[in-house]
Amino acid sequence: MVETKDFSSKNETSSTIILSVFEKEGPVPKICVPDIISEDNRMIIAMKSISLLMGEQIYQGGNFFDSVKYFGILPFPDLELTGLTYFFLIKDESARGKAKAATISLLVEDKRSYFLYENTKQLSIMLAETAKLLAYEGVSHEEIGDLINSLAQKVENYISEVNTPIELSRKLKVLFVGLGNSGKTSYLRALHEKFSELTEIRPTKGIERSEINVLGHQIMDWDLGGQEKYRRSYIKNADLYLYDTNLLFYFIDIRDDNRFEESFEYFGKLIGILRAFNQYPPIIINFHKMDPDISDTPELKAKLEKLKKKFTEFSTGFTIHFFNTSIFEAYSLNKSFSEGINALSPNKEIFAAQLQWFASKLNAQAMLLLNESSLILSDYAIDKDIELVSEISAPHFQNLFRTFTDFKLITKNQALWQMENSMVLFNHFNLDDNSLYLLTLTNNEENIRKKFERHFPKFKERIKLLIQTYL
Ligand SMILES: Nc1nc2c(ncn2[C@@H]2O[C@H](COP(=O)(O)OP(=O)(O)OP(=O)(O)O)[C@@H](O)[C@H]2O)c(=O)[nH]1
Ligand SMILES: [Mg+2]
Repeated sequence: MVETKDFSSKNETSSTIILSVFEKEGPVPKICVPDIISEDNRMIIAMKSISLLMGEQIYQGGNFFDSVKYFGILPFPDLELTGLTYFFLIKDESARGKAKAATISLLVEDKRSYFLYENTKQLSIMLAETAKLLAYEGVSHEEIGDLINSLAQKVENYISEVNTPIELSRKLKVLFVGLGNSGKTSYLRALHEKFSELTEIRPTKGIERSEINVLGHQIMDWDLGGQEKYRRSYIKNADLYLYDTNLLFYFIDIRDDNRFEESFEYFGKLIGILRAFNQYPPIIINFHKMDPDISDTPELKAKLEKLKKKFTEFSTGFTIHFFNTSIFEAYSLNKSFSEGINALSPNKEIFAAQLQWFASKLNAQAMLLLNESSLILSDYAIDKDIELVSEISAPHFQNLFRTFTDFKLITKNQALWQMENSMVLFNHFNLDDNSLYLLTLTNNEENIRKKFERHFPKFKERIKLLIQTYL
């Protein structure tokens, strides 16, 4: 029987907290505050949340103790609940690996899940602080009860302080900003492969909005024309244009040294406004027009270092990433855009852990999960070089795969490329309505196909939940 809470008479978000621990007999829901979810449903939550951690590779052996701390937002559609879950380990000398896997889930009604996304950071801190106290060996049953009750109280207090509107789906606002002529519109057109529109680009008049879909989530791209008259208007009417930005791409034309100062000034103003709003979206800085034929001189390197330093100085409190991009290098566009989207995902780390687990089963050097438009949803690699090789080559393998599939030369959703000392196994699969691709790079691993078949169902099962709440 599925029992759900009745919130209809209330306007406010209500939350429930469940602590689950992996005991000898399996996942056990230890305590639920307030006590309003049925035993059966608690069990579902315990099983689903803990099973994501149960890749032996992820936590066995004790020495993983401090590295196992993941957050994720998980859907429980049958229960009409969504949970922010913290995965951690509780010390226990008698357990396998000297630790027991555990999760704390903060559950809200599905239609209130927006609250979790909007407040992930603050809520995560509360969960992590409680988990830290629970992680010691031999915490008594009473103490556990007190800790979870006090967490529930903290969360309720927080909820009453913040006002989060009900939104059925999270609408993400992504800004593309920079001086006029820095290449924002070209970047977007090239990224979305609108090549025919690349040659007729004019300066953007005001704002051009377009919508894209990533794994069923709507993302609104705001291309903010960068001529001076428009910039003034964005700053003046910041609450219209800059408020509630989820992600910001900032462009700087790397060849236009004369306008660096002007660009810093604009960037500084934008950052100042976001701070005043108390909003700290992730920022991706694209050093743009870094075309492949520009030689990688020491002068250029010095110039980039100087720019990075300057941008970093400006951005205290923000998470900021740098990329070199050019419309003539598809990989560079895809990489910076993917990192931006990844930065939005509450499930980024737990996703990477799943890929790492699968890679360990296949003895793989790298694994990449791509969507239909070559967006890198998650990746794992043993080192930086391998990461680069797999990321640069992935869209090419994807193209080859599609071409051969179109001509019916591939019929099994799988292709294997053999190179000198390495192999690439490429797989296509569907998960709900999403068409996904998995690239696996290995040394000449024997029976790679068999191994893949053996572990793939479990991998698929695990990411199925995570994908639904990817953004
Ligand atoms: N060499 C080179 N030129 C580029 C690149 N990206 C854009 N451009 C050129 O830069 C000029 C300006 O590009 P836009 O995309 O219009 O720049 P924008 O930032 O949208 O400009 P506004 O709309 O006025 O803010 C165009 O002539 C583009 O062809 C690039 O990666 N390399
Ligand atoms: Mg433009």
